[in-house]
Amino acid sequence: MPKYRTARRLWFAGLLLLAVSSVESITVPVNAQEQQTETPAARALARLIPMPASVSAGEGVFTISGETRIVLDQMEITPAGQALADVLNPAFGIQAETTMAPPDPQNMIVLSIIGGETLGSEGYRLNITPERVTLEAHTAAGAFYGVQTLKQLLPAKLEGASAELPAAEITDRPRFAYRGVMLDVARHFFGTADVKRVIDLMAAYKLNRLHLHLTDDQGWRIEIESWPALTTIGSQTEVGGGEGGYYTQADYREIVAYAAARYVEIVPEIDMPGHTNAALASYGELNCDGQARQLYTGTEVGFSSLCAGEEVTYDFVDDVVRELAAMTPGAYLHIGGDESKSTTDEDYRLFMGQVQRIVAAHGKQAIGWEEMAQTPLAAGTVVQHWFSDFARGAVEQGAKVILSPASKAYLDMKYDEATPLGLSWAGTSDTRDSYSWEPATLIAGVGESDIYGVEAPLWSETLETIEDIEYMLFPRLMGIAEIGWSPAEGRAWDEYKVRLAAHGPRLTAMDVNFYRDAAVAWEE
Ligand code: TNX
Repeated sequence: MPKYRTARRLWFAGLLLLAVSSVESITVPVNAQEQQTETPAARALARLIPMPASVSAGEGVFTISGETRIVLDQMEITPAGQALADVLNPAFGIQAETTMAPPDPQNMIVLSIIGGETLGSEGYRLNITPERVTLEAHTAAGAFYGVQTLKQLLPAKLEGASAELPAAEITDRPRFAYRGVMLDVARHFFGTADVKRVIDLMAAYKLNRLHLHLTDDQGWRIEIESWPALTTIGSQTEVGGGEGGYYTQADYREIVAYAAARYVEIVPEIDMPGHTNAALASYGELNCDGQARQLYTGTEVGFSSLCAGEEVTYDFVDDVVRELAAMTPGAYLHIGGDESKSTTDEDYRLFMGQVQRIVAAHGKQAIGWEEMAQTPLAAGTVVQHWFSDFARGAVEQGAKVILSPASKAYLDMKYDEATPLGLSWAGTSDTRDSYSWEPATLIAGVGESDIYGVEAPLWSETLETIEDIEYMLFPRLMGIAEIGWSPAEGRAWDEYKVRLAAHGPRLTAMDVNFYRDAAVAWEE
């Protein structure tokens, strides 16, 4: 496909740059035909993360100043326009206006929704010339992603009366539909402000799903009105014995709305039938012996199970799923299903079958951890790979797969032995490791068309603050974002690490507490 050709050239240009990067003041061959003296703007064009599907450099720059106008041709793209104005307004005092753009716009950034389907539901086309910037997409989401690209083309810090964007034509769309992050708010609880911060940071790299691991042995974190003790009792602690916490339904709806304005869909997880000690401590009747368990603050797994043979268990699941479905606009509810070591195989099978029926009855589709692929899957159920090759069984049943290989994509793994936070049961995983894998060849029998997307889970046994979260996510999450978004062709660590180095000042400007991996020559 010709549109990938320029992207391939850019990868190659990056390699060339690497080869000459020890020389001061270099010429960057941004385009194979046209050699261009490196300006900061041209340089930014060669440093985008995730790399767009197609980039070609033009001539000159577009200069943004206080006179530049941001014009939106429809109300619908307000979130994209707002995201751009949020960056440009503090420096230049300009706001987005919704109005018809003139036929020959000058000194304008024009965002518009166009008909057709060549760009897909999340793609965009960005044309930057010295006269104007036009950003076109078929959807508001596509326009939002185009704005994320535009932001990376600006200087990391806006200073002075103007800023330059490099002339360019970028046509872009994602490789995978599902590009996720998972935050475990059960082992340690994180409040709505922390969750919003994660949403802001992930959206900047075009990630579009936030999977919230809402329940586990150590805590139940979402208010369920029909079972109030889940939170009055079950939320009251966390790993290490801290005070825990939970989201009220209003909090959760606020998170969902905040995410939606950034084109992030919330995927809530109720982990079942194992990882349920907090529920089992809240209600005695959920235990096969009728006895409520003690709250748990350790980090063992596999000791708890809902009682698959009792009717009350399914009344409980039905209530939880009904309330959760009512406050979740997205299509998916995650039902867990991992490490149910205290559930018999027969009970596990029975339980996962029943829960999938309940999820369908409330109009949603289920996602389950890979162990679930050993049981019959309902039509539309998605399986999340993390450790074994069960995903192949899912594909044989016609299911799509989300890839979260623990040794690469589990961002709770330590970068190296010296990392103060994190675990290492799947090995250590530095920035290079987490970038260096290819979805379509990860699991034999699971090919490109079987893959719904990729997700980076962040388990929180050792994480207590937003600074801890940022340190484990960054910079590795950017590499996962690129794996999920960019064409596979030409992807290579030696080229990527040069682009990543240029993002040091951008991460600093966003006040991200990132790990300065020594394999990257971070720019200041
Ligand atoms: C495995 S991965 C788990 C979690 C732990 C994680 C720690 C998975 C589906 N289950 O319960 O938190 O390892 O890395």
